[in-house]
Amino acid sequence: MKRSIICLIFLGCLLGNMAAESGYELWLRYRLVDDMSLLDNYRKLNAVCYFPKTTSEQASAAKAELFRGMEGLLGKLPAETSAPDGGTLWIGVSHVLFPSGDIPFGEKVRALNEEGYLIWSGRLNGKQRVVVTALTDRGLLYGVFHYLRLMQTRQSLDDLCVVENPKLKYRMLNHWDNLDGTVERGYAGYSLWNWERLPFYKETRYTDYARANASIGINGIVLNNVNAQAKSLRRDWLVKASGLADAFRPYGIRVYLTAKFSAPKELGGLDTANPKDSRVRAWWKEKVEEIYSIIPDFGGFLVKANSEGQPGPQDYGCTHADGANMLGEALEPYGGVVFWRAFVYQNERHVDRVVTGYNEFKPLDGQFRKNVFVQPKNGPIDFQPREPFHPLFGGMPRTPLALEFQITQENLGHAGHLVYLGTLYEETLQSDTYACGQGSTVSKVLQDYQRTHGISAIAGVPNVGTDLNWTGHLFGQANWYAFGRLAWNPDMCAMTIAEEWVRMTFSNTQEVLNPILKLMAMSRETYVNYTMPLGLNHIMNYATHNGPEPWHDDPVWTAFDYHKVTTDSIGVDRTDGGSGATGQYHTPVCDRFNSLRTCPESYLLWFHRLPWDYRLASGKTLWDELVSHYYKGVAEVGQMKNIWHSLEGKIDLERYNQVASLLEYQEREAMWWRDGCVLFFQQYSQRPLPEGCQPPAHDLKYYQSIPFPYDWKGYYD
Ligand code: BDP
Repeated sequence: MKRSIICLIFLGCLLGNMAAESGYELWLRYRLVDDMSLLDNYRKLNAVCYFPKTTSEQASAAKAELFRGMEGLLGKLPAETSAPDGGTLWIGVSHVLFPSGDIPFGEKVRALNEEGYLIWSGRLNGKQRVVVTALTDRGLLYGVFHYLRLMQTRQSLDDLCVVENPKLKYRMLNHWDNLDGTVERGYAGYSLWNWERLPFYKETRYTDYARANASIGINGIVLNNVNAQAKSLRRDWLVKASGLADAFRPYGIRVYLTAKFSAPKELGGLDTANPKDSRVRAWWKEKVEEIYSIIPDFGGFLVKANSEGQPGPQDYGCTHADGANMLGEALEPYGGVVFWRAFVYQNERHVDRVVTGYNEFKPLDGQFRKNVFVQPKNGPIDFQPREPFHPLFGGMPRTPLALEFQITQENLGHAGHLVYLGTLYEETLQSDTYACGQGSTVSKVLQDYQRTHGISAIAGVPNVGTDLNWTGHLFGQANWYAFGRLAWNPDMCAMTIAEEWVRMTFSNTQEVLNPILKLMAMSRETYVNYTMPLGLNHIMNYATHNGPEPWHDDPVWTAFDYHKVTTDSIGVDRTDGGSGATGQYHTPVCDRFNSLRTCPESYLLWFHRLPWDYRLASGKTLWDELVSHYYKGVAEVGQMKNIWHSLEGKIDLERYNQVASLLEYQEREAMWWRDGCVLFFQQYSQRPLPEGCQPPAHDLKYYQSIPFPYDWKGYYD
């Protein structure tokens, strides 16, 4: 009888697990463990919790999260004890848990850094116990999230010995949020920061945002757009920012601001922002002092200078290093750092943008202060669906480099397309720069603390906004999650991360897990196929960066600089004989990209200009291969739809429908890309579509006239 009641309760909980969900809880859903024997085991080990009293905000946040997680996962709260011996689960910093200093797994604890943690289980003082410990409360917080993740992903808690230290020190999100509430290239609604009500009213969402970020180890948030407004450094705005700093502090997150280079003029009334002018230097020093008086743990500045019209030191004949060092000097007494972006180019026609960042920054190697990072994007152009790694990662051996990824899908279908970016991130991080011989991957370059005066960093431009599910597309959450996990450990495998995310977000059952993983694994290549295959890039809509516009050509900007299509050929010669971009890489990468024989097909038209009848490895001509990629991409979206449909009834209807409807939308957009691009390039190739390819339903003019946001009426009816 008792057993059947338990079973009924259990069944009820399981059905509860299928209840409609908006996605707001992200991967921190903490639903009841649906495996009876595991649940029993977890409950036993977590029956009595010994969590020594503390006054620290971070330890309190850790405890609150632990209890919240347990209540959900185990269906009940653990009992608490103040007597260590009674506890089955010990959680605390090591010197409190083991005041005598006699730590049973001492060498493991000594291996921890200030953010690291240890999760250990086994027999301790004669009893079976689990211990989560760290040197600091921040480490403890990360340890608690990991411990909960073990249960969320149904792992055994027996014989654990998890020793974790983050491999990068600054794990940043760079919000591109404007002070008027909009987000530059943000596709999930408006900014999360409610500046009107700050600093007084602290929305629950700020705490939930901080929780989610702490769960993946993010420890720094730049609050505002790189296209900065000086106003954000005004006292009243600093006070507002302090409200966010207060909300994030318990979760180990510091706030940073972008610094507009002309602020001494705009705010300080000076007639110059010249970094060599003593008044300008004094202004920044005073400003920094003021900031720290308002936000005592302020992190530092992110700067976009002399790029896309932003002011910068070059306006005064000075270098990027002069500008960055001035800010670094002002921040140094407080332990703050500068992230100085290497994304620099001036909107000029017929200049190869690919080589500009390297050319400007390489000569400055070794000239930056110790608290200054140079921050290149992952690739040398601008967050394209596929780019080779930025050559600066192999080119500045004496400078700390921070890598900037985009999480928001500016050029990857906005929040409408399912594209798992973990594989894109991994592709960059595992690229070998050969800077110090084989194995000098981008990831290793970032982690090279010795080279970088003990600091290291990575940044992501987030995809969050006011949408109920945070990211617009549910699978956008996976990209945020993957970025955080890779920031913690850039050598993790993208699909391992995807599996963690699916288990926590949807389900641990194989019938849900396998199809979703398949979908995620194929999604990025699919996107490349239907938009910019074979190394094509920057042919998207000029203004919105969504949809095809390889035909864009006006006095300011032309897509022709990027594809250089003619009746003979397509692609950009960036070899030794062309713009020389290949020469910015070390041997043998340089040779590999330079030679047609060894250049990966995925970068073919990035580095080479080739005739339409050039034969690829498949035996097909370049024209046929290009078109085949476009058609394959659309067919793959069809497969993704089918895979998703197989999940109907296996996950809650609300989230099922969200994704199903967006996949319909994605398929239409994929067809738009395919048909627009194929017809456009066909004007030049003057070749027929390969056999088996259905001709587009409309003529080129039709695709060229689709506005954005557009009306789909009548399109692909
Ligand atoms: C480009 C974006 C633009 C950003 C710029 C940047 O289109 O909105 O301001 O990058 O990173 O990708 O500064």
